[in-house]
Amino acid sequence: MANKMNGFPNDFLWGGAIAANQTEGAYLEDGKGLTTVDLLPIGEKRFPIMLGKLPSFSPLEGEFYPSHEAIDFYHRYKEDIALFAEMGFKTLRLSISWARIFPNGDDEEPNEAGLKFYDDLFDELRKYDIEPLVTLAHFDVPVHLVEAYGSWRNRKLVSLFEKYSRTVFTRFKDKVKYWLTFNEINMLLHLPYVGAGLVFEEGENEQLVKYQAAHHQLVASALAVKAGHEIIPDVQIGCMLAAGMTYPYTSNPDDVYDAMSKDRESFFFIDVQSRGEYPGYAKRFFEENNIELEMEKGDEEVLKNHTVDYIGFSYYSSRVTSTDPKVQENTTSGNVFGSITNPYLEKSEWGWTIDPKGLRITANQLYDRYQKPLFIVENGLGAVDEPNADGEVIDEYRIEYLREHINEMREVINDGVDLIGYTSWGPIDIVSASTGEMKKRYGYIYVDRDNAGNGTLNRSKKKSFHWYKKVIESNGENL
Ligand code: BGP
Repeated sequence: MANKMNGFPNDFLWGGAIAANQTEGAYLEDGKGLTTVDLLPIGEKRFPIMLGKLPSFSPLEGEFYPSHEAIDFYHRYKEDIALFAEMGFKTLRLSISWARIFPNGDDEEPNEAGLKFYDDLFDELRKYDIEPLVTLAHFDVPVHLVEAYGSWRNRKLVSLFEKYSRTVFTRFKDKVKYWLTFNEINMLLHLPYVGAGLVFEEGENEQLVKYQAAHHQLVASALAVKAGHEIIPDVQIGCMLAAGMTYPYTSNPDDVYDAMSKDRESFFFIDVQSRGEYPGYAKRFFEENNIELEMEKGDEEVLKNHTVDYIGFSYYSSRVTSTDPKVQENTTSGNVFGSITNPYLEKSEWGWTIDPKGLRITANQLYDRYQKPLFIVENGLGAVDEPNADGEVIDEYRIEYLREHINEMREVINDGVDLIGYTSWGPIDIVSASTGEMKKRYGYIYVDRDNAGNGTLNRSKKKSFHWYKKVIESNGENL
Protein backbone atom coordinates (compact mmCIF):
# COMPACT_ATOMS: atom_id res chain seq x y z
CA MET A 1 0.00 0.00 0.00
CA ALA A 2 1.32 3.43 -0.93
CA ASN A 3 2.20 5.44 2.16
CA LYS A 4 2.08 8.80 0.42
CA MET A 5 -1.00 10.96 0.14
CA ASN A 6 -1.14 11.83 -3.52
CA GLY A 7 -4.20 14.02 -3.80
CA PHE A 8 -5.83 14.42 -7.19
CA PRO A 9 -5.34 11.59 -9.68
CA ASN A 10 -3.93 12.50 -13.10
CA ASP A 11 -7.17 11.82 -14.91
CA PHE A 12 -9.27 13.92 -12.51
CA LEU A 13 -12.08 15.63 -14.44
CA TRP A 14 -11.87 19.36 -13.72
CA GLY A 15 -14.50 21.60 -15.24
CA GLY A 16 -17.73 23.50 -14.82
CA ALA A 17 -21.48 22.84 -14.93
CA ILE A 18 -24.37 24.61 -16.63
CA ALA A 19 -27.97 23.76 -17.51
CA ALA A 20 -29.89 24.34 -20.74
CA ASN A 21 -32.67 26.47 -19.31
CA GLN A 22 -30.37 28.77 -17.36
CA THR A 23 -27.95 29.30 -20.21
CA GLU A 24 -29.19 28.70 -23.73
CA GLY A 25 -32.02 31.18 -24.21
CA ALA A 26 -33.52 30.86 -27.74
CA TYR A 27 -36.52 29.48 -25.91
CA LEU A 28 -38.69 28.93 -28.95
CA GLU A 29 -36.05 28.74 -31.63
CA ASP A 30 -35.57 25.92 -34.14
CA GLY A 31 -38.73 24.15 -33.08
CA LYS A 32 -38.15 24.00 -29.32
CA GLY A 33 -41.31 23.61 -27.28
CA LEU A 34 -42.18 25.59 -24.19
CA THR A 35 -40.87 24.16 -20.90
CA THR A 36 -41.94 24.63 -17.30
CA VAL A 37 -39.03 26.99 -16.62
CA ASP A 38 -40.06 29.22 -19.50
CA LEU A 39 -43.15 30.05 -17.46
CA LEU A 40 -41.24 31.11 -14.34
CA PRO A 41 -41.13 34.89 -14.00
CA ILE A 42 -38.62 36.76 -11.90
CA GLY A 43 -40.03 38.33 -8.74
CA GLU A 44 -42.55 37.41 -6.10
CA LYS A 45 -44.73 35.06 -8.16
CA ARG A 46 -41.78 32.79 -8.82
CA PHE A 47 -41.61 30.99 -5.50
CA PRO A 48 -45.30 30.02 -5.20
CA ILE A 49 -45.16 28.59 -8.72
CA MET A 50 -42.03 26.62 -7.88
CA LEU A 51 -43.90 25.12 -4.94
CA GLY A 52 -46.63 23.94 -7.29
CA LYS A 53 -49.11 26.36 -5.75
CA LEU A 54 -49.92 28.71 -8.57
CA PRO A 55 -50.68 27.32 -11.99
CA SER A 56 -49.61 29.74 -14.69
CA PHE A 57 -49.36 28.27 -18.10
CA SER A 58 -49.15 31.26 -20.37
CA PRO A 59 -46.43 33.85 -20.23
CA LEU A 60 -47.90 37.05 -18.88
CA GLU A 61 -47.49 40.20 -20.89
CA GLY A 62 -44.87 42.59 -19.66
CA GLU A 63 -43.21 40.21 -17.21
CA PHE A 64 -39.58 39.20 -17.50
CA TYR A 65 -38.85 35.53 -18.11
CA PRO A 66 -35.08 35.18 -17.68
CA SER A 67 -34.78 31.79 -19.36
CA HIS A 68 -36.22 33.11 -22.62
CA GLU A 69 -32.92 34.71 -23.55
CA ALA A 70 -30.71 33.61 -20.62
CA ILE A 71 -27.10 34.33 -21.67
CA ASP A 72 -27.76 33.36 -25.30
CA PHE A 73 -25.44 30.35 -25.09
CA TYR A 74 -27.47 28.90 -27.98
CA HIS A 75 -25.80 31.36 -30.34
CA ARG A 76 -22.58 32.06 -28.44
CA TYR A 77 -21.48 28.61 -27.30
CA LYS A 78 -18.37 28.61 -29.49
CA GLU A 79 -17.03 31.72 -27.81
CA ASP A 80 -17.89 30.32 -24.37
CA ILE A 81 -16.36 26.91 -24.99
CA ALA A 82 -13.16 28.58 -26.22
CA LEU A 83 -12.98 30.37 -22.86
CA PHE A 84 -13.59 27.11 -20.95
CA ALA A 85 -10.84 25.51 -23.03
CA GLU A 86 -8.53 28.39 -22.18
CA MET A 87 -9.07 27.59 -18.50
CA GLY A 88 -8.08 24.01 -19.31
CA PHE A 89 -11.46 22.34 -18.70
CA LYS A 90 -11.34 18.56 -18.98
CA THR A 91 -15.10 18.35 -18.84
CA LEU A 92 -18.21 20.48 -19.21
CA ARG A 93 -21.44 19.45 -17.58
CA LEU A 94 -24.51 20.65 -19.46
CA SER A 95 -28.06 19.47 -19.96
CA ILE A 96 -30.13 18.65 -23.00
CA SER A 97 -33.48 20.38 -23.11
CA TRP A 98 -36.07 17.65 -23.61
CA ALA A 99 -38.30 20.15 -25.46
CA ARG A 100 -35.63 20.80 -28.09
CA ILE A 101 -35.67 17.11 -28.96
CA PHE A 102 -39.38 16.43 -28.47
CA PRO A 103 -41.05 19.87 -28.42
CA ASN A 104 -44.25 18.51 -26.88
CA GLY A 105 -42.63 15.65 -25.04
CA ASP A 106 -44.91 13.11 -26.70
CA ASP A 107 -44.18 13.75 -30.39
CA GLU A 108 -43.75 10.77 -32.68
CA GLU A 109 -40.51 11.96 -34.24
CA PRO A 110 -37.65 13.95 -32.73
CA ASN A 111 -36.92 17.47 -33.87
CA GLU A 112 -33.82 17.28 -36.06
CA ALA A 113 -32.85 20.91 -35.46
CA GLY A 114 -32.68 20.27 -31.72
CA LEU A 115 -30.55 17.16 -32.16
CA LYS A 116 -28.26 19.03 -34.52
CA PHE A 117 -27.71 21.82 -32.02
CA TYR A 118 -26.33 19.37 -29.45
CA ASP A 119 -24.41 17.46 -32.11
CA ASP A 120 -22.56 20.63 -33.04
CA LEU A 121 -22.09 21.56 -29.39
CA PHE A 122 -20.51 18.18 -28.56
CA ASP A 123 -18.26 18.46 -31.63
CA GLU A 124 -17.10 21.84 -30.43
CA LEU A 125 -16.25 20.37 -27.01
CA ARG A 126 -14.44 17.42 -28.58
CA LYS A 127 -12.39 19.87 -30.64
CA TYR A 128 -10.77 20.93 -27.35
CA ASP A 129 -10.78 17.45 -25.79
CA ILE A 130 -13.43 18.53 -23.33
CA GLU A 131 -15.47 15.54 -22.18
CA PRO A 132 -19.21 16.31 -22.18
CA LEU A 133 -21.09 15.29 -19.04
CA VAL A 134 -24.76 15.44 -19.93
CA THR A 135 -27.83 15.70 -17.71
CA LEU A 136 -31.00 14.34 -19.31
CA ALA A 137 -33.39 16.38 -17.19
CA HIS A 138 -32.39 19.57 -15.44
CA PHE A 139 -35.54 21.19 -14.07
CA ASP A 140 -37.34 21.57 -17.42
CA VAL A 141 -40.39 19.55 -18.44
CA PRO A 142 -42.14 20.19 -21.77
CA VAL A 143 -45.23 22.22 -20.86
CA HIS A 144 -47.46 20.08 -23.04
CA LEU A 145 -46.76 17.16 -20.70
CA VAL A 146 -47.96 19.21 -17.76
CA GLU A 147 -51.14 20.23 -19.54
CA ALA A 148 -51.95 16.89 -21.13
CA TYR A 149 -50.90 14.48 -18.37
CA GLY A 150 -50.23 16.41 -15.15
CA SER A 151 -46.50 15.87 -15.67
CA TRP A 152 -44.62 13.29 -13.56
CA ARG A 153 -47.67 12.37 -11.50
CA ASN A 154 -48.67 10.41 -14.58
CA ARG A 155 -47.12 7.03 -15.42
CA LYS A 156 -47.17 8.00 -19.08
CA LEU A 157 -44.08 10.15 -18.53
CA VAL A 158 -41.98 7.06 -17.82
CA SER A 159 -42.21 5.72 -21.36
CA LEU A 160 -41.94 9.19 -22.90
CA PHE A 161 -38.76 9.83 -20.96
CA GLU A 162 -37.39 6.45 -21.93
CA LYS A 163 -38.02 7.25 -25.58
CA TYR A 164 -36.29 10.61 -25.20
CA SER A 165 -33.31 8.94 -23.47
CA ARG A 166 -32.99 6.27 -26.14
CA THR A 167 -33.17 8.91 -28.85
CA VAL A 168 -30.32 11.01 -27.45
CA PHE A 169 -28.22 7.98 -26.46
CA THR A 170 -28.48 6.62 -29.99
CA ARG A 171 -27.68 9.92 -31.60
CA PHE A 172 -24.77 10.88 -29.33
CA LYS A 173 -23.34 7.48 -28.47
CA ASP A 174 -19.98 8.27 -30.05
CA LYS A 175 -19.71 11.70 -28.49
CA VAL A 176 -20.94 11.44 -24.91
CA LYS A 177 -19.77 8.88 -22.38
CA TYR A 178 -20.78 10.50 -19.06
CA TRP A 179 -24.47 11.01 -18.30
CA LEU A 180 -26.70 11.96 -15.38
CA THR A 181 -30.41 11.16 -15.31
CA PHE A 182 -32.35 13.68 -13.15
CA ASN A 183 -30.69 16.78 -11.74
CA GLU A 184 -31.02 17.01 -7.95
CA ILE A 185 -33.76 14.40 -7.99
CA ASN A 186 -34.54 15.01 -4.30
CA MET A 187 -35.43 18.64 -5.08
CA LEU A 188 -38.79 17.29 -6.25
CA LEU A 189 -39.85 17.11 -2.59
CA HIS A 190 -38.95 20.75 -1.91
CA LEU A 191 -39.75 22.50 -5.20
CA PRO A 192 -42.17 20.10 -6.91
CA TYR A 193 -42.86 22.31 -9.95
CA VAL A 194 -39.14 22.72 -10.56
CA GLY A 195 -38.22 19.09 -10.03
CA ALA A 196 -41.20 17.41 -11.62
CA GLY A 197 -43.53 19.96 -13.23
CA LEU A 198 -46.12 19.36 -10.50
CA VAL A 199 -49.03 21.72 -9.95
CA PHE A 200 -51.27 20.67 -7.07
CA GLU A 201 -55.02 20.60 -7.09
CA GLU A 202 -57.04 21.92 -4.15
CA GLY A 203 -57.19 19.47 -1.27
CA GLU A 204 -55.09 16.65 -2.69
CA ASN A 205 -52.54 14.67 -0.70
CA GLU A 206 -49.43 16.50 -1.87
CA GLN A 207 -47.06 14.00 -0.26
CA LEU A 208 -48.70 11.20 -2.17
CA VAL A 209 -48.47 13.08 -5.46
CA LYS A 210 -44.81 13.90 -4.85
CA TYR A 211 -43.79 10.35 -3.99
CA GLN A 212 -45.81 8.94 -6.88
CA ALA A 213 -43.98 11.35 -9.20
CA ALA A 214 -40.73 10.32 -7.51
CA HIS A 215 -41.50 6.66 -8.19
CA HIS A 216 -42.08 7.46 -11.85
CA GLN A 217 -38.79 9.34 -12.07
CA LEU A 218 -36.94 6.54 -10.30
CA VAL A 219 -38.28 3.95 -12.72
CA ALA A 220 -37.59 6.29 -15.66
CA SER A 221 -34.06 6.80 -14.36
CA ALA A 222 -33.48 3.04 -14.13
CA LEU A 223 -34.85 2.55 -17.64
CA ALA A 224 -32.49 5.25 -18.88
CA VAL A 225 -29.59 3.44 -17.20
CA LYS A 226 -30.70 0.25 -18.92
CA ALA A 227 -30.94 1.98 -22.29
CA GLY A 228 -27.58 3.67 -21.87
CA HIS A 229 -25.87 0.41 -21.01
CA GLU A 230 -27.39 -1.21 -24.08
CA ILE A 231 -26.62 1.58 -26.52
CA ILE A 232 -23.35 3.26 -25.52
CA PRO A 233 -20.07 1.37 -25.15
CA ASP A 234 -18.12 2.29 -21.96
CA VAL A 235 -20.96 4.48 -20.76
CA GLN A 236 -21.05 5.90 -17.22
CA ILE A 237 -24.53 6.87 -16.05
CA GLY A 238 -25.00 8.49 -12.69
CA CYS A 239 -27.71 9.86 -10.46
CA MET A 240 -27.61 13.38 -9.07
CA LEU A 241 -28.38 14.38 -5.51
CA ALA A 242 -28.65 17.80 -3.91
CA ALA A 243 -26.39 16.79 -1.04
CA GLY A 244 -25.29 18.44 2.19
CA MET A 245 -24.95 17.01 5.69
CA THR A 246 -27.57 17.72 8.31
CA TYR A 247 -25.98 18.32 11.72
CA PRO A 248 -27.88 17.85 14.97
CA TYR A 249 -27.94 21.10 16.93
CA THR A 250 -27.09 19.21 20.13
CA SER A 251 -26.08 15.72 21.20
CA ASN A 252 -29.62 15.12 22.41
CA PRO A 253 -30.53 11.80 20.74
CA ASP A 254 -33.78 13.38 19.56
CA ASP A 255 -31.78 15.94 17.58
CA VAL A 256 -29.43 13.27 16.27
CA TYR A 257 -32.31 11.11 15.11
CA ASP A 258 -33.98 14.13 13.52
CA ALA A 259 -30.81 14.95 11.60
CA MET A 260 -30.58 11.37 10.37
CA SER A 261 -34.23 11.44 9.25
CA LYS A 262 -33.71 14.68 7.34
CA ASP A 263 -30.74 13.21 5.50
CA ARG A 264 -32.76 10.13 4.71
CA GLU A 265 -35.36 12.25 2.89
CA SER A 266 -32.58 12.82 0.36
CA PHE A 267 -30.79 9.47 0.59
CA PHE A 268 -34.10 7.80 -0.16
CA PHE A 269 -33.69 8.60 -3.85
CA ILE A 270 -30.10 7.42 -4.08
CA ASP A 271 -30.85 4.31 -2.04
CA VAL A 272 -33.25 3.34 -4.82
CA GLN A 273 -31.03 4.46 -7.71
CA SER A 274 -27.83 2.98 -6.36
CA ARG A 275 -28.86 0.06 -4.15
CA GLY A 276 -31.82 -0.78 -6.34
CA GLU A 277 -34.63 -0.98 -3.82
CA TYR A 278 -36.90 1.05 -1.59
CA PRO A 279 -35.31 1.27 1.88
CA GLY A 280 -37.19 -0.03 4.91
CA TYR A 281 -37.45 3.42 6.49
CA ALA A 282 -39.33 4.66 3.39
CA LYS A 283 -41.86 1.86 3.68
CA ARG A 284 -42.54 2.89 7.26
CA PHE A 285 -42.82 6.56 6.25
CA PHE A 286 -45.31 5.69 3.50
CA GLU A 287 -47.44 3.66 5.87
CA GLU A 288 -47.54 6.39 8.47
CA ASN A 289 -48.46 9.04 5.92
CA ASN A 290 -51.11 7.22 3.92
CA ILE A 291 -48.93 7.05 0.89
CA GLU A 292 -49.89 4.09 -1.20
CA LEU A 293 -47.82 4.10 -4.32
CA GLU A 294 -49.07 2.68 -7.55
CA MET A 295 -46.39 0.40 -8.92
CA GLU A 296 -46.45 -1.77 -12.00
CA LYS A 297 -45.43 -5.36 -12.15
CA GLY A 298 -41.77 -5.40 -13.05
CA ASP A 299 -40.92 -2.04 -11.50
CA GLU A 300 -39.00 -3.59 -8.62
CA GLU A 301 -36.99 -5.70 -11.00
CA VAL A 302 -36.15 -2.71 -13.20
CA LEU A 303 -34.97 -0.75 -10.15
CA LYS A 304 -32.92 -3.69 -8.91
CA ASN A 305 -31.27 -4.53 -12.22
CA HIS A 306 -30.36 -1.10 -13.49
CA THR A 307 -28.55 0.82 -10.80
CA VAL A 308 -26.28 3.77 -11.50
CA ASP A 309 -22.55 3.58 -12.21
CA TYR A 310 -21.56 6.54 -10.09
CA ILE A 311 -23.03 9.08 -7.68
CA GLY A 312 -23.16 12.69 -8.87
CA PHE A 313 -24.00 15.34 -6.33
CA SER A 314 -24.19 19.06 -5.78
CA TYR A 315 -22.80 20.56 -2.62
CA TYR A 316 -23.33 24.16 -1.59
CA SER A 317 -23.88 24.05 2.13
CA SER A 318 -24.73 22.01 5.20
CA ARG A 319 -27.80 22.26 7.42
CA VAL A 320 -28.60 22.11 11.12
CA THR A 321 -31.69 20.68 12.73
CA SER A 322 -33.19 20.72 16.20
CA THR A 323 -36.29 19.33 17.88
CA ASP A 324 -36.39 22.22 20.34
CA PRO A 325 -39.04 24.76 19.29
CA LYS A 326 -37.03 27.61 20.83
CA VAL A 327 -33.96 26.76 18.78
CA GLN A 328 -36.11 26.29 15.70
CA GLU A 329 -37.00 29.97 15.76
CA ASN A 330 -33.46 30.68 14.66
CA THR A 331 -33.88 29.50 11.09
CA THR A 332 -31.92 30.94 8.18
CA SER A 333 -33.73 32.07 5.09
CA GLY A 334 -32.64 31.61 1.52
CA ASN A 335 -31.81 27.93 1.46
CA VAL A 336 -34.69 25.84 0.07
CA PHE A 337 -34.01 23.09 2.62
CA GLY A 338 -34.38 25.41 5.60
CA SER A 339 -31.88 25.26 8.44
CA ILE A 340 -31.14 26.43 11.93
CA THR A 341 -28.33 29.00 11.88
CA ASN A 342 -24.98 27.31 12.47
CA PRO A 343 -23.09 29.50 14.96
CA TYR A 344 -19.72 28.25 13.68
CA LEU A 345 -20.18 29.17 10.04
CA GLU A 346 -20.56 32.17 7.74
CA LYS A 347 -23.33 32.56 5.19
CA SER A 348 -23.43 33.76 1.59
CA GLU A 349 -25.34 36.90 0.61
CA TRP A 350 -28.30 34.62 -0.08
CA GLY A 351 -28.17 32.97 3.33
CA TRP A 352 -26.53 29.71 2.21
CA THR A 353 -24.19 28.41 4.90
CA ILE A 354 -20.56 28.15 3.80
CA ASP A 355 -19.08 24.90 5.07
CA PRO A 356 -16.04 23.44 3.25
CA LYS A 357 -15.49 20.75 5.89
CA GLY A 358 -19.09 19.72 5.34
CA LEU A 359 -18.09 18.71 1.82
CA ARG A 360 -15.53 16.29 3.25
CA ILE A 361 -18.10 14.86 5.63
CA THR A 362 -20.77 14.60 2.93
CA ALA A 363 -18.49 12.91 0.41
CA ASN A 364 -17.27 10.40 2.97
CA GLN A 365 -20.82 9.71 4.06
CA LEU A 366 -21.93 9.07 0.47
CA TYR A 367 -18.96 6.84 -0.24
CA ASP A 368 -19.45 4.83 2.96
CA ARG A 369 -23.07 4.37 2.02
CA TYR A 370 -22.82 3.50 -1.69
CA GLN A 371 -19.23 2.45 -2.39
CA LYS A 372 -19.38 3.85 -5.90
CA PRO A 373 -17.30 6.56 -7.58
CA LEU A 374 -18.37 10.08 -6.66
CA PHE A 375 -18.53 13.10 -8.94
CA ILE A 376 -19.07 16.60 -7.49
CA VAL A 377 -21.12 18.07 -10.31
CA GLU A 378 -22.04 21.40 -8.66
CA ASN A 379 -20.45 23.62 -6.04
CA GLY A 380 -19.81 27.33 -5.83
CA LEU A 381 -20.60 30.71 -4.38
CA GLY A 382 -23.49 32.81 -5.65
CA ALA A 383 -22.46 36.43 -5.14
CA VAL A 384 -23.00 39.97 -6.39
CA ASP A 385 -20.06 40.95 -8.59
CA GLU A 386 -19.36 44.61 -9.22
CA PRO A 387 -16.92 45.40 -12.03
CA ASN A 388 -14.41 48.06 -10.88
CA ALA A 389 -13.50 51.29 -12.73
CA ASP A 390 -11.44 49.25 -15.21
CA GLY A 391 -14.37 46.95 -15.80
CA GLU A 392 -12.71 44.05 -13.93
CA VAL A 393 -14.30 41.80 -11.34
CA ILE A 394 -11.87 41.05 -8.50
CA ASP A 395 -13.75 38.15 -6.94
CA GLU A 396 -11.46 37.18 -4.07
CA TYR A 397 -14.45 35.94 -2.07
CA ARG A 398 -15.23 33.36 -4.78
CA ILE A 399 -11.61 32.24 -4.99
CA GLU A 400 -11.55 31.79 -1.24
CA TYR A 401 -14.76 29.74 -1.23
CA LEU A 402 -13.52 27.48 -4.01
CA ARG A 403 -10.01 27.16 -2.60
CA GLU A 404 -11.34 25.93 0.71
CA HIS A 405 -13.68 23.45 -0.95
CA ILE A 406 -11.00 22.14 -3.29
CA ASN A 407 -8.68 21.71 -0.31
CA GLU A 408 -11.32 19.56 1.33
CA MET A 409 -11.70 17.59 -1.90
CA ARG A 410 -8.05 16.66 -1.65
CA GLU A 411 -8.71 15.43 1.87
CA VAL A 412 -11.66 13.43 0.56
CA ILE A 413 -9.42 11.69 -1.94
CA ASN A 414 -6.78 11.06 0.70
CA ASP A 415 -9.53 9.63 2.92
CA GLY A 416 -9.75 6.89 0.31
CA VAL A 417 -12.83 8.08 -1.54
CA ASP A 418 -12.96 7.43 -5.28
CA LEU A 419 -13.69 11.00 -6.40
CA ILE A 420 -13.53 11.25 -10.18
CA GLY A 421 -14.25 14.88 -10.95
CA TYR A 422 -15.37 18.35 -10.02
CA THR A 423 -17.53 20.69 -12.08
CA SER A 424 -18.10 23.96 -10.27
CA TRP A 425 -21.47 25.54 -10.85
CA GLY A 426 -21.94 28.29 -13.45
CA PRO A 427 -18.35 28.77 -14.72
CA ILE A 428 -19.87 31.55 -16.76
CA ASP A 429 -22.55 33.76 -15.14
CA ILE A 430 -26.01 32.32 -15.83
CA VAL A 431 -29.58 32.76 -14.63
CA SER A 432 -30.14 31.64 -11.04
CA ALA A 433 -32.46 28.66 -10.69
CA SER A 434 -34.06 29.67 -7.42
CA THR A 435 -34.44 33.40 -7.95
CA GLY A 436 -34.33 33.86 -11.73
CA GLU A 437 -31.81 36.61 -11.17
CA MET A 438 -28.64 37.43 -13.09
CA LYS A 439 -27.42 39.27 -10.01
CA LYS A 440 -26.59 35.98 -8.28
CA ARG A 441 -23.40 35.05 -10.10
CA TYR A 442 -21.11 32.02 -9.87
CA GLY A 443 -18.88 32.55 -12.89
CA TYR A 444 -15.21 32.83 -13.70
CA ILE A 445 -16.54 34.67 -16.74
CA TYR A 446 -18.63 37.80 -16.29
CA VAL A 447 -21.67 38.30 -18.51
CA ASP A 448 -22.95 41.82 -19.00
CA ARG A 449 -26.63 41.40 -18.28
CA ASP A 450 -28.79 42.55 -15.38
CA ASN A 451 -31.92 41.38 -13.62
CA ALA A 452 -34.19 43.28 -15.97
CA GLY A 453 -32.61 41.65 -19.02
CA ASN A 454 -30.51 44.69 -20.04
CA GLY A 455 -26.85 44.54 -21.05
CA THR A 456 -24.66 43.70 -24.01
CA LEU A 457 -24.22 40.01 -23.07
CA ASN A 458 -20.49 40.54 -23.58
CA ARG A 459 -18.20 38.10 -21.79
CA SER A 460 -15.12 39.10 -19.75
CA LYS A 461 -12.68 37.28 -17.48
CA LYS A 462 -12.88 37.74 -13.72
CA LYS A 463 -9.90 37.32 -11.41
CA SER A 464 -11.11 33.81 -10.61
CA PHE A 465 -10.73 32.88 -14.30
CA HIS A 466 -6.95 33.11 -14.05
CA TRP A 467 -6.97 31.42 -10.67
CA TYR A 468 -9.03 28.40 -11.80
CA LYS A 469 -6.81 28.02 -14.87
CA LYS A 470 -3.81 27.61 -12.55
CA VAL A 471 -5.69 25.18 -10.35
CA ILE A 472 -6.40 22.94 -13.32
CA GLU A 473 -2.92 23.34 -14.79
CA SER A 474 -1.36 22.22 -11.52
CA ASN A 475 -3.97 19.46 -10.98
CA GLY A 476 -5.18 21.05 -7.78
CA GLU A 477 -1.74 21.76 -6.30
CA ASN A 478 -1.63 25.49 -6.90
CA LEU A 479 -4.56 26.90 -4.97
C1 BGP B 1 -28.92 23.77 -7.95
C2 BGP B 1 -29.35 23.60 -9.37
C3 BGP B 1 -28.78 24.55 -10.33
C4 BGP B 1 -28.39 25.84 -9.74
C5 BGP B 1 -27.75 25.80 -8.41
C6 BGP B 1 -27.52 27.13 -7.74
O1 BGP B 1 -30.02 23.56 -7.15
O2 BGP B 1 -29.11 22.30 -9.84
O3 BGP B 1 -29.62 24.60 -11.45
O4 BGP B 1 -28.75 26.97 -10.30
O5 BGP B 1 -28.47 25.00 -7.54
O6 BGP B 1 -28.74 27.65 -7.33
P1 BGP B 1 -29.17 29.13 -7.64
O7 BGP B 1 -29.04 29.30 -9.11
O8 BGP B 1 -30.54 29.27 -7.18
O9 BGP B 1 -28.21 29.97 -6.90
